Amino acid sequence: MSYVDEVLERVRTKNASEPEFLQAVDEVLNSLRPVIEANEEKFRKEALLERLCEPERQFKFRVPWVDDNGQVQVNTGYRVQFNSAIGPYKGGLRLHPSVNIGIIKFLGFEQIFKNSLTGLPIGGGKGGSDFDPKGKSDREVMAFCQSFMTELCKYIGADTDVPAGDIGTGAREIGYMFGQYKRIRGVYEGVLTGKGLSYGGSLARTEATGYGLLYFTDEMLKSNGKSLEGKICAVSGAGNVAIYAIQKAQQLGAKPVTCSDSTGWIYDSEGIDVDLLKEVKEVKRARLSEYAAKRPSAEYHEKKDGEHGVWTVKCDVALPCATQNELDLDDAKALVANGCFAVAEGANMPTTLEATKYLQENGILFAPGKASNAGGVATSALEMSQNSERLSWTFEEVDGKLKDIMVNIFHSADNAAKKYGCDGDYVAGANIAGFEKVVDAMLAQGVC
Ligand code: NDP
Ligand code: 2IT
Repeated sequence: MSYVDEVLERVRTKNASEPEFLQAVDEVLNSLRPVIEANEEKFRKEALLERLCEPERQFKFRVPWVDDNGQVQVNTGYRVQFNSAIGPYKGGLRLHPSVNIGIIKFLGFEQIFKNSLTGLPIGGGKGGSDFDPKGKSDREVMAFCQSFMTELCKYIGADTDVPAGDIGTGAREIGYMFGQYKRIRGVYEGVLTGKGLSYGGSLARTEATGYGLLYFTDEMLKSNGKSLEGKICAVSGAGNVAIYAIQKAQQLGAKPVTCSDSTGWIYDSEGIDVDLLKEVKEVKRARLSEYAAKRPSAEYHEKKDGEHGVWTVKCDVALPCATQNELDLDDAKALVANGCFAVAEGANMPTTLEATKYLQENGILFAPGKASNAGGVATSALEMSQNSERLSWTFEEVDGKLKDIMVNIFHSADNAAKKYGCDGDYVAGANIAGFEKVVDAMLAQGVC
């Protein structure tokens, strides 16, 4: 049996109850086959893939807090420190009721390769909790965040592990967590990124993931003789990534016509009004039905099981920016049938393996999230640099670096795909390019 198959079997047996983690490992190891096969004996002796698939360390902890009725609530907190070969662990904190160890491990595993692709010195990690910030008062969110950080602060630090936002964790949550870290540890350091501008945050970090997604998409299209100008985009999600993806798509001449949240989706024939979307989701934290109520050109569709939402809309470019496995095989078929020619992932692993395969086999340009959504973490690393030198760069400076990084990531993935005979397969290219640097560092550092 080949080394890849051997390890895949072992990982499946050992992590049988973690489907999302297995899905991420499956995709990465399968696409690394040409590289592994060229070094099969060496890597096997070094147990390189076994080490890569086993987190260096993981924490699971109780998070008790008191709600507005005086009732004690208990959530579970997680931090997975997956791989520190190329830098301190770096990755977001997800706050969503669906969070479990398998989801945090899938996200941490993806983060290793994504962070490597940025070219910056950051290792892979991820954390979060099954706490649901939705419908909670600010005081309840603060109580949760303070309790969560009371435990997490033992394991993180500016040179050790630097968390940030993800689903459910935005500027408000990062602020409460930073305050609690400082209070307990007594150090004012860049231990979190995505901070507010008045206490060490970076300009352009809020916009970075969405903007970066569009810089990547623009470069991928240009390299294939196409452009975003005048193109209709179907976007899912209505959070941090989706909002700034929509904004940058418009700036680059495209017309995004959809967005979605956990309760329903919008089709806006005039194109999404970003200011209104921000008002509804960022300021009021309301449902998308409020967007439709204020916008005559918009249709609101309640989410229904078995329906395919935004992916049924005729579009040229699809940008999934909500959550994992939100674009399945039926969605992929609908997109192809409607003439879509590019799919670029803003979310982490939003496309199922079957859907990815179908899209690629049908000639769709497919940008994998670990490459195309890396702008968020890259700008987080730029925030770390600014914190270290105790300086702040201008918006233009950070945005310019972000754009360069995204263009470089596209070409690293493109070149790696060409080098290993899978031209145009950016999934394989991104995995290979991300893997090469991590492996080099792991081998140089010996058995650890
Ligand atoms: P937000 O919490 O800001 O927004 C998430 C959006 O997706 C919301 O509109 C939410 O709906 C919707 N959503 C979440 N879960 C579900 C679900 N199970 N079903 C349907 N809709 C859902 O998160 P982000 O925008 O930050 O993150 C979106 C994706 O991008 C995630 O996969 C994340 O891991 C990834 N990502 C984020 C980065 C970042 O910098 N923030 C960087 C790179 C990747 P509702 O409004 O109802 O909650
Ligand atoms: O998935 C991701 O890359 C993020 N949620 C951002 C992580 C970060 O450290 O900025």
